[in-house]
Amino acid sequence: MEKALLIGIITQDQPEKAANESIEELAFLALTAGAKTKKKVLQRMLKQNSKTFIGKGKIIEVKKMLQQFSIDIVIFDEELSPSQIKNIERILECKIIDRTNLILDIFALRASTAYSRTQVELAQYQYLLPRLTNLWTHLSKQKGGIGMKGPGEKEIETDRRVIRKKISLLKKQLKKIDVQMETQRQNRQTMIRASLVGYTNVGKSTIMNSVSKANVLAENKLFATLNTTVRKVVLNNVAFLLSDTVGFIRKLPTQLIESFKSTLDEVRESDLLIHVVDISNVNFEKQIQSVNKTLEEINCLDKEQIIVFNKIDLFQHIKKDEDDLTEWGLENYDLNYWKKTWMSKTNKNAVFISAKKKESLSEFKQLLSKKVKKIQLKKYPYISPTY
Ligand SMILES: Nc1nc2c(ncn2[C@@H]2O[C@H](COP(=O)(O)OP(=O)(O)OP(=O)(O)O)[C@@H](O)[C@H]2O)c(=O)[nH]1
Ligand SMILES: [Mg+2]
Repeated sequence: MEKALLIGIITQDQPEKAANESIEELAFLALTAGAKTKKKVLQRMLKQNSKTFIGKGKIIEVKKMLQQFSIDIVIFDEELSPSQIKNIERILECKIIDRTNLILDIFALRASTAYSRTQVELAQYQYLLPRLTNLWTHLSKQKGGIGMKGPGEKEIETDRRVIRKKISLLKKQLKKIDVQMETQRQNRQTMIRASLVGYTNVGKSTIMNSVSKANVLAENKLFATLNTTVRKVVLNNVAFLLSDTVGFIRKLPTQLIESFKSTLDEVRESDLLIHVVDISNVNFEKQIQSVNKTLEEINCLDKEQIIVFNKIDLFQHIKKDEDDLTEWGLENYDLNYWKKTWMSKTNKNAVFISAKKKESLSEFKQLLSKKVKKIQLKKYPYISPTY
């Protein structure tokens, strides 16, 4: 395993707590890609330094840590500009990558079908092209390791001309597949379509498996699902199509959103979104926000939504007396509080379940089928929604 040093910043847009959470998540991402975090560095700044991301003095400090902790790779918690990468590499003389690069790497690792490989490869080359500097070419000679792997363990190409050709070839391939997928989707016609959406690792695939006959891989890993699975489901005599798709993450690279266009079209063309949330994660409200932000980017925020709070079996609540006036954290509220809050926030379109322990699954199925039936009656008043 490569040894990593992580760098993040605390700013007005990202206060200390958020910065800490984000860098913790970066450590999990790094681990998923095969790097162990040895050291984390957070700097408080007004805004990021346009030349070196953190302050120049801090970078010099980091340089001293590289030897001390025998660091192989430095990972930045934001996407760096091509010139930032160049400047920082010149000072640190060590492999550096950013959050985008790391997420792309994990997608490359996970891509198992020709289709998802094409999507990821395109996103990787689009990210890489403006960032090819002399140093990059030098570093790429080191071969392998995080940040240099294409889908299917292929080494990443570093020749500018070859990359340009590859990008146009990949785009052509994707276009062809996109057309095929679109025809497939059109064949489904009058069935109401529901999509499971949510942050990565919240339990979307587990829910898919529990309400359909699909046998989707569900794992305690980030981005276990990259391909979309669609199944016909019949619940309480109501038939509809249910799809399970790629999860979201905060600061999701735009290159990925673009090349996963067709995968996300499934969401875009849905009548109903089932927004799955891991309520055992103390950052669940932040995760809801970043999922909604991505949904907004793909113009899906105005769709009908039900919200499923999953993993209630893992939910932990640290009790506090009512008269304890020190600051309450999210962890101090109990499940009832969250139920009341979200039931009213979503006009009762919320359920609290454990997909793994099969708790309250029937309530979820009830809500889902009721919702689908309502949409069906509105959309196709002359077709019976019953199976
Ligand atoms: N304790 C508990 N674990 C759960 C529950 N639901 C899912 N999990 C676990 O959470 C992990 C992630 O589940 P997935 O279904 O793969 O999550 P996902 O949202 O599809 O994740 P990606 O495809 O990676 O975005 C797996 O290890 C599941 O077994 C639950 O209700 N309780
Ligand atoms: Mg999944």
